[in-house]
Amino acid sequence: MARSDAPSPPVSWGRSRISTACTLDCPDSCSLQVTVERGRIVRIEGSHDAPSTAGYICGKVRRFDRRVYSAERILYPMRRKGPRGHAAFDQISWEEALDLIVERIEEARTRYGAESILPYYYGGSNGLLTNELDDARFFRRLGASRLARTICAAPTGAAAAAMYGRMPGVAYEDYAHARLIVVWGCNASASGIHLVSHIKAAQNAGAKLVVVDPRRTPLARMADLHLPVRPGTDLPVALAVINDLFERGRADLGFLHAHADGVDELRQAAAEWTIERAAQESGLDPAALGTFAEWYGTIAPAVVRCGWGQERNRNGGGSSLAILALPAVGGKFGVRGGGYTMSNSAAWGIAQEALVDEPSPSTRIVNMNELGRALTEFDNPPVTVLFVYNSNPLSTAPDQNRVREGLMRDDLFTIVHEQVMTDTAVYADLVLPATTFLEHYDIARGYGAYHLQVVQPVIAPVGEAKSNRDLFHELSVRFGFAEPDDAGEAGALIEAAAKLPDGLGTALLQGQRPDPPKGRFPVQFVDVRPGTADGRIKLFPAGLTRDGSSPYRYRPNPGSDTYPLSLISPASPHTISSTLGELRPTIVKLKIHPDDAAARSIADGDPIRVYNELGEVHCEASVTPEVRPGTVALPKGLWARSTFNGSTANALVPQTLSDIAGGACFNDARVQVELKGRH
Ligand SMILES: Nc1nc2c(c(=O)[nH]1)N[C@H]1C(S)=C(S)[C@@H](COP(=O)(O)OP(=O)(O)OC[C@H]3O[C@@H](n4cnc5c(=O)[nH]c(N)nc54)[C@H](O)[C@@H]3O)O[C@H]1N2
Ligand SMILES: Nc1nc2c(c(=O)[nH]1)N[C@H]1C(S)=C(S)[C@@H](COP(=O)(O)OP(=O)(O)OC[C@H]3O[C@@H](n4cnc5c(=O)[nH]c(N)nc54)[C@H](O)[C@@H]3O)O[C@H]1N2
Ligand code: SF4
Ligand SMILES: [Mo]
Repeated sequence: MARSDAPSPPVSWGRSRISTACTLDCPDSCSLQVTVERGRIVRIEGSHDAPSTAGYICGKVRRFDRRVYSAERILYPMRRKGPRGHAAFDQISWEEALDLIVERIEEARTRYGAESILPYYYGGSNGLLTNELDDARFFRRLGASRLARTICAAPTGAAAAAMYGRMPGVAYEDYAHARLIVVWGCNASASGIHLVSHIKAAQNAGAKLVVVDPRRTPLARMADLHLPVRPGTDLPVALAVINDLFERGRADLGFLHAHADGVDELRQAAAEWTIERAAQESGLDPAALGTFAEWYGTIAPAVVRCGWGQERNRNGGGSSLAILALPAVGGKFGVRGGGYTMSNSAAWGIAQEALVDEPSPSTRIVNMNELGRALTEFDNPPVTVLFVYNSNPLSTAPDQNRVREGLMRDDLFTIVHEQVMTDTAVYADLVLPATTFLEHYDIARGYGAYHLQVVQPVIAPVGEAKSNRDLFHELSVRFGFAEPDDAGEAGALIEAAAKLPDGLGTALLQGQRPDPPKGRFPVQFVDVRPGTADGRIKLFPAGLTRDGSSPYRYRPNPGSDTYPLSLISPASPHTISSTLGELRPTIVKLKIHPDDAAARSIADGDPIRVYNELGEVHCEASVTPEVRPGTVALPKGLWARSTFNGSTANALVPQTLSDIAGGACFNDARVQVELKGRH
């Protein structure tokens, strides 16, 4: 269906203020007020529609118009001319583009079978309608290879599902009731700003704050206790606290008996980690770790905000399990402000699978963290058509040089559906223009804040941009998988809403912002209970590790003399993953501790080379005690333009997988750093 047949978005030629919601990959899921003048966005503000937004939003989305109207915006379909990666393209029509896709997919199917087609996508800035819906139906009908969506939240998700059956967590607002707040592997000041004011308010009311993070984050600076762990050593640290709780008789044995299985196995696994041994392994002061155990054993209500920093590691699954086990062992559930917060996306009881309504074929599964390997090594069949959308893998996947090598293959046909000319799009054979969340319909489901909201276009699509829904629907029609329809995106919204459980869809379509079935402020073990098969906590879940070993087995990273420094690359306040990275043209600075810098004669601002056996990044040094000695940090989501040599942190990240769920090991790289001559 041509875009012009779609129901027209609420575009007014005067000045209007339109309510919508942010779908960027951020836990806060803010409600927005967008001011549009003559069909152009002039202001984006937070509203009070979703109470947790409280009328303010981050700087990234306040200025999202810079992406919408960017000079780098992809305005029409384009076909590569000249060599790959040279960013030279010819404009073509949508008809020609769709014909070309059909031709290349049919060719791949005939020659190698449909498994040679690989869709590559993640959360982009997508809600329920623009991710794993029409796209999923299309690739399933095609019989394409399936993508294991593991680049984020796979270990934490698997851990939370196995232990608590994805029980919804403590609401940000309820942090006010906590007397002890533990922020573990989470830099909320960048990655979900609305939590911060609740933490500050609780502190002002006398709550203690503990932050476990290799970096002195803004929250760590405010904390009563900062535990600057070595990356990847959270498992011993959490187990030592658990061991201490048992040893000092502070474990809530009554609660454990009533609600948990695997208590003895967990206790045994923890027994080897005394405070001293764990402190030694994690590079902490034993007294500080002892204080943490003491506070956690004696203060209530206590809440743990478990983030994602610790999961991006070979020990990511075990660490997350051990952190999540703390409130059970400590008996912290059952009171407002006690328990844990992880992802809250399951609170709605919405199964995306039920929306897709198309059986999944049992085709090859490709772990997205091994894209480099898939593109360069797989031969049965090889990947010959790569269809990228909602993702920018050259910037965000591990082992950047291997991914680039794959994208350079002569026999690979790469399609990229994108908003702006990303580093990945530059390597495409066919580039297709995509709408932003301000130009299409969607349903935003928060994974931190408890909000489900309708997203509506505030302006018409820029240029010839199409939404994911329209693109995959039109392709489905061409392949005979779907009937043409007139309902367009708005029709798809209504259709999906009708499939939502508990009357959520009706409420949404009536313009309401419904609460999740168990309310917006659930108290764990009062309002919500474990979603495991028998409703009990599984403290020692079986079958999680690939090699069948204990879920709490610790795997030290042996490191090496050649590459002695740990590299982490967490979220930056300027981008969401790589989204908006185009607006960061300045050369990035590697954060390095003064001791590590002095040992290498590196001064603040010096040009440096960060390298290992996989690649090298040429940038500048920021010498700062913000990172612990032995650890260096680059932001995630950088584009090639942010370094001197076009490589970013991901060029140094191996394709190794975490202990459970095949997660990425972004914070498990080892590197060396040296001074470089001036450029
Ligand atoms: N501004 C902004 N917001 C974002 C994003 C973004 O890119 N930018 N990304 C969004 C997405 S996709 C996600 S998944 C979330 C992630 O949000 P967060 O949970 O905050 O995750 P990260 O920023 O990856 O890492 C959090 C912290 O973990 C620390 N860390 C690194 N390694 C370790 C370790 O081994 N142990 C411990 N204890 N800490 C460690 C880092 O120093 C960092 O401060 O944020 C979302 N929000
Ligand atoms: N070094 C390092 N790398 C990391 C991480 C890390 O901690 N360190 N974190 C990882 C994490 S947590 C995540 S979640 C991943 C995210 O990695 P990606 O999935 O690559 O996410 P983004 O970088 O945000 O890229 C999303 C792209 O989708 C596009 N997009 C948005 N909406 C739409 C749409 O409706 N249609 C289409 N076709 N395109 C759209 C955007 O323009 C953007 O370019 O990155 C991972 N990469
Ligand atoms: S990115 Fe996060 S903080 Fe910023 S507007 Fe979106 S939901 Fe809110
Ligand atoms: Mo993520």
